[in-house]
Amino acid sequence: MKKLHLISLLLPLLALLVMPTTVQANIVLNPGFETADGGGAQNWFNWYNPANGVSQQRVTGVFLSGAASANTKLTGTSGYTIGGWGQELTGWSAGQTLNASLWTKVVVTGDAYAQLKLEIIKPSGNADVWGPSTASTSWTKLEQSYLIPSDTTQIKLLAVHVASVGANNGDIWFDDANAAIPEPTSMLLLGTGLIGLFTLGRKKIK
Ligand SMILES: [Ca+2]
Repeated sequence: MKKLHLISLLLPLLALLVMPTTVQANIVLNPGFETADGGGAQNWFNWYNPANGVSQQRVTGVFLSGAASANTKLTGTSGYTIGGWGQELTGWSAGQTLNASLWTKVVVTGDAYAQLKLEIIKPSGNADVWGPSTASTSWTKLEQSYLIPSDTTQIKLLAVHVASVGANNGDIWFDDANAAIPEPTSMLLLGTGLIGLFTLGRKKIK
């Protein structure tokens, strides 16, 4: 009985060691833009500088997976123009590593490109993280890891369209957003499951 007790204690620890830290949960809602909300996509807000002209819509003609994606077109006539889609993330904790990613496809006119951005809000002000960018006409994955500091109050994932010259600058699609954090519940469940199986096994042997 003493031995059984010890093994029961060790099993969850073993499970924690064996399980790769890649067990992750995606905390982005409507990550593939599959659910519509009016002219937009549910859970996503339009993030742009309207003065420079940005047109944003959820579209079903172009997508990486599912049947829809999020599109931006910059229709400004001059100067630096920026727009995109954003979502405030919930369910994360300080100290966790957030692995953010996003797929994008760009039809380049002028100098347009797509970029992943994490908007990090703290009491002392924003500490935004500008992730990688691309102007590829093929679907490309943008990835950014971020260790969440203890004083973070809000995190937003942004799919950004940037251009600095002229009118009709670029046509960009975004799909399959991901903001993955470690999922401790799965590991605990596995540990509990192993204990259950072990106990059952012992009972059968007896
Ligand atoms: Ca999709």
